[in-house]
Amino acid sequence: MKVALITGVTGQDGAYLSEFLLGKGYVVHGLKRRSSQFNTARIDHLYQDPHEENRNFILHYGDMTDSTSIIRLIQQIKPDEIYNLAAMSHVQVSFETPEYTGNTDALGVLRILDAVRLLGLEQKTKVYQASTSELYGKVLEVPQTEKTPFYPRSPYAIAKMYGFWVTVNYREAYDMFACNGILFNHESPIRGETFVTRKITRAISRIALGLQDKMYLGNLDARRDWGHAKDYVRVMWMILQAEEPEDWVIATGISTSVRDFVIAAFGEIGVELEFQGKDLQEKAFVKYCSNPDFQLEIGKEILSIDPRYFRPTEVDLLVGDSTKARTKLGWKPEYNLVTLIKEMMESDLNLMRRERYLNEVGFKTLNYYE
Ligand code: NDP
Ligand code: GDR
Repeated sequence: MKVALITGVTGQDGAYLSEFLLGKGYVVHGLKRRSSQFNTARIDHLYQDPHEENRNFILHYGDMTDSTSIIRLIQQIKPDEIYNLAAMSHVQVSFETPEYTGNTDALGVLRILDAVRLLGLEQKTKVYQASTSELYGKVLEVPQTEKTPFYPRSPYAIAKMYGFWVTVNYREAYDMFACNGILFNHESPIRGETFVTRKITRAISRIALGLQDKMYLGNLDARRDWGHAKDYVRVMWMILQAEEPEDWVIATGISTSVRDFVIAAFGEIGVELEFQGKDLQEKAFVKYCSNPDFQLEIGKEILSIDPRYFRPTEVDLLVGDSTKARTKLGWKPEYNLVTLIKEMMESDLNLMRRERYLNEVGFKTLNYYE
């Protein structure tokens, strides 16, 4: 049985990757950080009682900023594969916490790689590094491939650029099987609530059910290449099963604006919008609603722009060319944007119906829509 260590196991990708590797018969160890409240909601369905014998899903405390915890864990587990997914992953928040982001997202990668080297596991342990399309930042080439130059535009992307190159360097210097997956945006019903897709599907559900009046967004013109996280964790595994350690772009090849994502997500529940105004004055109103149960009367204002969601430096256009992964690894996505949005809307509508019911019977529920 193969043994894997996943850092960032409590995140979106960590949860899907855990499910995927358990399905393949792996023993999965997950590194989770200490939090004052349970932070395991995404993996609770996989939880196994620590008092049971022969567990195949085991969680350990650790932190990407703490070398000792990483070295001890790798020494104890001696994994065949490490998937380094842990990161301060929010681009906008990285402008507020640049030093911590560098410590976790840049030096954290070094800590993993150097622990493998220090423990003499270079020939045993393969390492997957969660690199990102944010490396491309300012548009130098469209679409972006493995050969497109990097021009990172945030403390997050700059930290990830260190992570990218230190992974390449350890591969070349110490003959390690260490690879970067340069993954473009991938989303799902368990996407963090403050990333734009989930913010939108959650807000639409809340507005439709009368839990929230309207939503505020930032740059509606930004374009992203959005895929489904399930397709993307599968390729993480494929990357570590390849003949040679290499770096891979993973993308759908289709780019959509934030505005068009809003339109498509509303369309999924039978609502048409009308946009008026420009730039910071832009607003969206309900033009048509096919479902009389929703709180969406014609003319209702449901979207305004809030400058606080604009970034000091923006990444305008991402669209990836994953020809290399499609031809050499045989990867191709099973989802498209329509099926992704459908799944996210269904899930958030269900969650918000539950929230509305709890409100109705007197329980106050979380009201953030940052
Ligand atoms: P999430 O934000 O959902 O998950 C991040 C994970 O990292 C969480 O488990 C989080 O723990 C953990 N983490 C954060 N800081 C630390 C730390 N100091 N020590 C230990 N664990 C920590 O991200 P995703 O699942 O979406 O992304 C996974 C990885 O892929 C990230 O590295 C991200 O930067 C990268 N990436 C993501 C893309 C995407 O579109 N989703 C695209 C390209 C790259 P906690 O739950 O406690 O917060
Ligand atoms: P991104 O994802 O920065 O691409 O990073 P996010 O969903 O945060 O932003 C995408 C685009 O939407 C614009 N936008 C808004 N974004 C947020 N979060 N909130 C808003 O209200 C809003 N309005 C407009 C943004 O300006 C941006 O252009 C994600 C993360 O998962 C990274 O970890 C990962 O590396 C990259 O994807 C690939």
